[in-house]
Order: sequence, then structure tokens, then C-alpha cells
Amino acid sequence: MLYPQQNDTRNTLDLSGFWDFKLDPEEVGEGEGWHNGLDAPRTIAVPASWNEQFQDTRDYMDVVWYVREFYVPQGWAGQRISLRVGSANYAAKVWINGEFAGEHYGGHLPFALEVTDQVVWGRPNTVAIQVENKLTPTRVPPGNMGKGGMFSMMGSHPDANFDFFPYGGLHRPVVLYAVPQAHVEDVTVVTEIEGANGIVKVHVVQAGGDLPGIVTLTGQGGVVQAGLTFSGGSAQAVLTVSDARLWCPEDPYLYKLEVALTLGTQVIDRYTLDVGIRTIAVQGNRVVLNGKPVFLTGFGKHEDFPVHGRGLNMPLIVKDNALLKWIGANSYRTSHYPYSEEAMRMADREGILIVDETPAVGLSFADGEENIQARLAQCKQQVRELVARDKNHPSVIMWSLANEPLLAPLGAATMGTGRAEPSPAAAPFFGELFDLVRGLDPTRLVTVEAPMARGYVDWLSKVDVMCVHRYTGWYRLGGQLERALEHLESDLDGVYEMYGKPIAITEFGADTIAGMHSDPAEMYSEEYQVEYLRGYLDLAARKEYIAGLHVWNFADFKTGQSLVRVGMLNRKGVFTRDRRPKMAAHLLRERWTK
Ligand code: BDP
Repeated sequence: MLYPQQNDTRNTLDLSGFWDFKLDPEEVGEGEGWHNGLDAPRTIAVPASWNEQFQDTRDYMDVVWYVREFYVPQGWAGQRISLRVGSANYAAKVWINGEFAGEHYGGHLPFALEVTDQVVWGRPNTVAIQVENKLTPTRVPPGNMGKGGMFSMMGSHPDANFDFFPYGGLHRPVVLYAVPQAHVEDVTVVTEIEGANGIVKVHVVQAGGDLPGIVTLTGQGGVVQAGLTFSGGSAQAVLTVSDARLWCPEDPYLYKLEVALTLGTQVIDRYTLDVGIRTIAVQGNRVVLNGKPVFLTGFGKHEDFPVHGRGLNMPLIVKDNALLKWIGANSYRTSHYPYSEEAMRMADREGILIVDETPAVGLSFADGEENIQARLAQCKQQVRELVARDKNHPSVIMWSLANEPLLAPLGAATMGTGRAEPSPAAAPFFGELFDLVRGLDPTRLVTVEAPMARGYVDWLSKVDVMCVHRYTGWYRLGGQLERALEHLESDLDGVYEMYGKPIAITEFGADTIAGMHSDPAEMYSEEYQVEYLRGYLDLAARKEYIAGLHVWNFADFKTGQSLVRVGMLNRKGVFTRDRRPKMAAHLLRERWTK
């Protein structure tokens, strides 16, 4: 799943902008032919969520239609044309000129449909995309889970089984793109280090032809080239870069890789890629980048901003990366779903280490085999699509297969209030996902974020890093920081004893209302957030098995309405939703930039 590219052999046409838009609550659109055009539409911006663009669509979770026209440029004649949707949340169906072109299930990951035979030339084409964002128990992530639902217990509205707002819409650009008949269909790059040399292994898939090719790597140390001989559509090359400049947070150096398919001296297709030469591993209690220990500092984040909702927001990506640098963070997790490809490319350029998470948040194992299997099928599809999309990013160091799966019967498992036996259904479920991801990508680390079960869970020993979430001092022992920290210490020691793996505390935080102060510190005040975070940082500094700290959350973010989310916000941000620092941001900066 290559990112569409514009160069001398390929073209892209970004269909971002104003589209016609219409709600279809009765689901009559397909029968009434709305794919040919909308009667009395309103105007909506793409990419963006629909929820905050109008007053009457905030909680709308059903079917909508997006329609617009486009011309195919004359210069694209003879090429293969596809329509690529960066992210349609949740399910999408696409029509070109009234003809059904294809569909996709699952938000957050791109899909492309070849439409060469459906487009017309010399007059406008119509593209119609039906998007639907229902919250159902068999979706990943799930919603409307009844009594088993974690947030339904708190009466959260909309009834999602997670706290971030379930935004809907065309969240990332819709792009029309053209490639030559014979073209580079896929490229996979794996890097290794041998002494001072970087080894770059390139695997190329060609479609629509059988041309020879050439792969060129340019950067510090000069130009390295190798020929590509295809057999059965695929070819490999191994490039050795002497005295390689390795990619790392302090020096995120990117080599330029070009794959070209040639006919004599003519280049028929070319695709270029940024390549960071780096390795990632776990050694003992440490995460090791290029053979050197790296301590993860950073956050769990969200794609979230007023009005845009979950829509691609390029200035915000730039701003957030600047703030990550300012505060001294070297990493973040794409909680709780894959972020935009643009965000991943920015991380490559800025040297930010990414824990790349699938959309599997709020999984339950208590609602019967049929539902569990339906979700497993989607989790597998999401793992495949995520690895296919992000496998070449040097920034991506770890795959996160899920966030807080509810492994045990709810009451006992939530909020760490008791011990519970993990559900037997979870072991084969995650067994399959681990096998799948390790088969697709043996080079990166893998984790499952903080399963909600106390006690030893055998399949969890398959993770490379124990990513634990702790709200001791907030949801538990709130307001009693001293006791909370004592408790936390013995709790973490116990986890380390059980698993013997490096531990990263990948969620810990306290809701904080910016501008609210108290002395002595009390919950919700800026002082309390500072003391809470300081307590965790100090504890981590004393424990050599702790390999990283991700504060929950980088910024305040939109949630559903519930008793625990004042003003529809989770306020555990170290920055406000509009990116103003709270006092805690200065504490982290002081600690992390030293
Ligand atoms: C954790 C979830 C995260 C929530 C957080 C919280 O992983 O999505 O936002 O709790 O309650 O359990 O703030």
C-alpha cells in the first residue's frame, strides 16, 4: 500500500476541498440513487470529521453521503487510475459515475480502488462515497455493548467502548492517482547494521509488466546501486552503505531510495522512499536502538482538534512535533488507532519513535464466541493493513496490537480493583495476532497495551516490552499521592517479577483543569498533576527495569458526555486542547531536556 506520489512517471490529484454532503438516517440513498448526485445537499469540508462542522451532526453515527465532481487530466491517458481514500470512518462504499467501485470496512487505514475502466474523459466524473459510523459490539473498536461496555457503565453518550469521541467522516484526503501500466506496486525496506556499514534490503513487487529495474540509494557515503531482476513479479536487492549515518532521534538522517523500472535507457516508472538505517531490539531491561539503550519519553496522543475533529490537520502535526521537541520527548504512541501517513512521515523526519497501534481498543471477551470471532477477523485485517502501510517508516519501532483488552469479567478487571482470572478466549485470540504480526514483520517489537487483568497472563509473555497503564493516585487512591506511590512501587515490582521484561508505563495521568490551582495540591488542580507526574518520574528513575514513560495524555481531547468527563473533555493533557502548556509541561521539559 504505497503512498501516492507525484513525479515524472506518476501523478496525483488531491480531491480535498468542498464536497456535497447529506445525512441519510433512513438509509434510502442507495435505493434512490444518491450515488448519481445529491438533491439539496449541504457543503462539507474534506478531510475532516462531520461532527463539529454543523450543530445538528455532533452525535450523528449513521449513514452519510459525500459527492463531488472531478476531471481526469488529459495527460493521464494510457495510465492506470485509482481512487485512494486515506481514512473513512467507519465503513465506506464508493461509486464512480453511478457505478459501484468498491467498499472498505474499518476507519483509520487507507484503501485504493482501481477505476481506470470507470472514469470518463473530456467531461466531469462524479465520485460518491457513502460513509457510515455505527457503534456496534462486533466492530473494532466496539460500541453499544450493553452491560459489558466499559464506558456504558458510566452512561457515556455516544455509547462507545472507549472514551475518545467517535468521530465520523472522510478524515484524510481522497486522492485520484495514476501510475504507468507497468509499475512499482510495492516496496519493502529492511535495514541492518554490520560494523560501520548499513545494510539495506529492498524487496520490490512489480505489477502490469515484466521490466527490469534498478534501485538507487543516495545519501551520506555516496550513491549505491543495484539491478533488479524480477521473477514472478518480485525482485530483491541488498545495498551496502559503508560508514552509514544511522537514523536516531538525535540525528534522524534519511537516505533517498529510488526504485525505477526501465526499458532500455527510458524510465517507465519510478518510486522514491525515505529510508532511515536503524535497528530496534530489546536487550535485558532496555529498548535498544542501533545497539544503544534508549529510554522512551513521551505521550499517548490523539488525533483531535476543534472543528477538524479527527481530520488531517497538517499545521497541528507540525505544532505537536515542535512541542514534543520543546518538552524533550523522543516518542509517542498512536493511541488508539493508526494516525495519518503524514504524521508518520513527519516522525521519520523529526526522529520521533512511534508505537504504532491498531484500532483495537475496548475489546471484550465476555460477549460470546460469535462476537469475539467477528472482532478477531477485523483485528487481523487491521494488522495486515497497518503493517502494509507503515512497514517502511524508520520511526515505527513497535506494533501495539490492542489497548486495554478487557481480559477478565468487567467489575473485577476495571480500574484495578480486584483480581480476576483472564478469559480463556483471549489466549488464542492474541496468539493468532502475535503470529500474524511477527510473520509479517519480524524486525520490530510487539506489545499489547496494559490488558485489564491482575496476575500472570501466560500469553502476555509474548510481548517484547510490558506496556502497563497505571492510574494509582487518580482512579485509585485519588488525592492520596503518598500512599498511591507506595502502592505503585510494589505493584510494578510485582509485574517485573512475574514477567521479567522491560516495563514502560505507557499511561499514567491526572485530569487537570488548566488554570485551577490549589495548595496543598488537590485533584484537578495543576499542582496535583505536577506532583502526580513527579512521583511517577522519580519512581521510574529508581527502577532500572523501567524502559520508558508515556504520560497520558499529550493534550486534552474530546470525549463523549459522561459523569467523568467535564465539558466533553478528557483533561489529562499536559497541554490544553489548543496546545497551551499546563504547569506539568514545564516539569516534564525540565526533566526531559536535561
Ligand atoms: C485508559 C484508556 C484511555 C483513557 C484513560 C482515561 O486507555 O483511552 O482515556 O484510561 O481514563 O484506561 O483517561
